[in-house]
Amino acid sequence: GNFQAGEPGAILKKYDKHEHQSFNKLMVDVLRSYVPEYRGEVVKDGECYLQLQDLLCEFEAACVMDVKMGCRTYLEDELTKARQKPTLRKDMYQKMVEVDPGAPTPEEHAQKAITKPRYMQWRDDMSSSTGMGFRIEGIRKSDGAQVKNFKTTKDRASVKTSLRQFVEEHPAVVTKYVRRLKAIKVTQESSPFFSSHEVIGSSLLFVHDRSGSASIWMIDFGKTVPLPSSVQVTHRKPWQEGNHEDGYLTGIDNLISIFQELLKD
Ligand code: 4IP
Ligand code: ADP
Ligand code: MN
Repeated sequence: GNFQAGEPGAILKKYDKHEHQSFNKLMVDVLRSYVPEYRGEVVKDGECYLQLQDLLCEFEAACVMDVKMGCRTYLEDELTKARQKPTLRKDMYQKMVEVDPGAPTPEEHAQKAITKPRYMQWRDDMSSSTGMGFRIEGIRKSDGAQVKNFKTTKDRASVKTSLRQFVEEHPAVVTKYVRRLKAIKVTQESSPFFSSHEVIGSSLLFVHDRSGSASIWMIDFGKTVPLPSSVQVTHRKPWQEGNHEDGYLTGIDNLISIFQELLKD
């Protein structure tokens, strides 16, 4: 996989240029407290890695949830490239029919392949990404059991049910999650890094354990890229090709609102 053990308290993630550049800038941004500490590049067995703080090492039998943020999960740049040089992906056609055999067009069925933007757009629409600005990617409970069947978890009610299940053993952590989400949001709203980047495919990692510790970090910056200098984004306005909007803050707004509802139920 992409990960290796690092020094004590650290993990190694396979090197990526965009991720490297993002971490370098994040280490001197107001968002620094909300991302794993970046501890430099490491070469191991001829492969290059980024050494990152292991966010789980302070927890005991942690419950972990990866929430992918944003209304879309492909870069504008990927769209442009796919248009210039369309490549057909059989693996993505397979993943599509496994979820919905009726989704491909007759032409796509005939070629048994689809383009990557076609797959990514469909995936965003089938899940809560397009509508809510985030989707649950996976949950790992304290016993190590993993749940990953969220590909069609789309409407607000089913998202809420899944979030409730994530915290059901330790409902007291919800208050901490709400507080941390609000802190991340206001910090993003004032962050020079956040206002100058298109943040795609990045996740919020939720971690709690039975001691009652709970926190959230921003992770995964492989598709976080600087905006063209002429472009400004709100991270909230609807995306139209060319405006680079990613819907990240819409996603945080919705997460805060659902977790606050859980507090009242
Ligand atoms: C995956 O689709 C995820 O979107 C991956 O993003 C993406 O990698 C994969 O593209 C795509 O097939 P499923 O989650 O539906 O399996 P992430 O790594 O953030 O989970 P990229 O490279 O776009 O980040 P390919 O081209 O790697 O297959
Ligand atoms: P990828 O680019 O392969 O999607 P991510 O950065 O999203 O990789 O990480 C994948 C998973 O690895 C996360 O969902 C999380 O469970 C775990 N992970 C990532 N970064 C850290 C970290 N710094 N500390 C602990 N676990 C992490
Ligand atoms: Mn990821």
